[in-house]
Amino acid sequence: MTDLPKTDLTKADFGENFTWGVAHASYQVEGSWKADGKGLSIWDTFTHGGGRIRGKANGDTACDFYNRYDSDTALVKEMGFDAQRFSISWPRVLPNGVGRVEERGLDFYDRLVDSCLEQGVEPWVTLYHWDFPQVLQDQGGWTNRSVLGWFEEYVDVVTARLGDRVKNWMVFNEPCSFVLIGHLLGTHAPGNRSLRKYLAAAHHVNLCEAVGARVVRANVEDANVGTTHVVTPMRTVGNTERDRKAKASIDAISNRIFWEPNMGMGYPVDDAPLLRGIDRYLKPGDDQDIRVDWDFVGVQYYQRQMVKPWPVPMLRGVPWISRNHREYEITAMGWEVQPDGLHEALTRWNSYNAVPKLYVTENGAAFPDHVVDGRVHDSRRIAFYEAHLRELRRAIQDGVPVGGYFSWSLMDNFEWAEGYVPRFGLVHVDFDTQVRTIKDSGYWFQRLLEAKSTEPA
Ligand code: GCO
Repeated sequence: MTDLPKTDLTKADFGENFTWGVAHASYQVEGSWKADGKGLSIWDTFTHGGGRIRGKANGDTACDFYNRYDSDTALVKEMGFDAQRFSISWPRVLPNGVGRVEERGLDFYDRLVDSCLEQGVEPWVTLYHWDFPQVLQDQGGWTNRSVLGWFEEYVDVVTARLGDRVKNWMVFNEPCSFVLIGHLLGTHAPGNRSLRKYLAAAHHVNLCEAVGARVVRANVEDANVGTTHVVTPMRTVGNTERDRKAKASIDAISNRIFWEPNMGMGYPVDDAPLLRGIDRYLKPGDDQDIRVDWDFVGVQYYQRQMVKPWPVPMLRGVPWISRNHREYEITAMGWEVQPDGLHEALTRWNSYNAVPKLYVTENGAAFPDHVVDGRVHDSRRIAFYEAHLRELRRAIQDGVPVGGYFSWSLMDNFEWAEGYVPRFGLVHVDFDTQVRTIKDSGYWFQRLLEAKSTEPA
């Protein structure tokens, strides 16, 4: 395709053993919400009642990936990627959350893994990307300490079955998002707005990071075990003491609370008075049990966050978007495009020293696509990837050990509370017909990754 923007980036810039992948998650693509004995997840119940979802959308059908995984994986390969990051739906495998295993659900992931391997695509599996079993939610979900045992059982079932072929495992996708947005802000499932629930869930999720990592290592030979975190660098307009405290507080509440306990650094309560109540959920020995020696951490970067001082002593600061300070391009999610934030995010994680390797496990953007004569033009997305890959290259040149990059996302999918409006895919999905069309950005990657071109003339 001769009209694609040129780039001087090359695959070789990122090193020989660099992993190039795409990412997606069970609830966002699979559909088949009641097929083959699957139990309900909190996203099924949230979208069918209670939750405010744009366009009253749900994931009942989504991208029908449950039936189309084989041809979708072929698209991954066609665009030149060699890895696919996907997640497992806990209630598909254990409809009651614990106990009876639904073999048909487990078989689906078995077939998906085999399909990846047969097509030369390395499977990277996330154990939990937000679709928690509703039956366990009815018993308190992540706020109930029994979740340590429930999660252990679930991880054991999945890794015992797939661990002979899957070597790369991520315990969680973005604890910040499902704990903070789901339990304190209430706009994601399970839709709670409770400080107590947020603190309890945060501590139990942090403990489950360690539980999950331990079970993966016990069941999988030569496992590469990590987890993923969204990294949102904070910034303020001013640089007063109040600004600094505001920034430190919001950073602690959304970032450090989920990163540092696993590295044995405890909770950042000094910087965030809001977190003081977390002590109530700590038990003797937790400070040891919570520790994890990660093989890698997956850094997920989308945007920076503007913070301003707020006269509530518990909070000190508040996330804030000021039109006056919007100096950057805005995506369809309302997020500012700030590529150097990726360099900042990677550099910050590298400074922890406790983690030997980083992967960018998500990065991407939603923009409106232009469909013309069977082609999908998305020049802004191409520019976004170009700029972010430059920052990634700069981080690698600076010595940050980054082993790979995963685009979010393989294809347009269910974007949580935003429904199907924002499109993040490298592949366009017509949700009426389920027809897939590789976008210009997908062909741009194909050229970068030097894949054999199958582009239309
Ligand atoms: C997240 C998730 C993805 C999102 C993506 C775009 O970060 O919220 O990992 O499920 O779809 O980030 O918002």
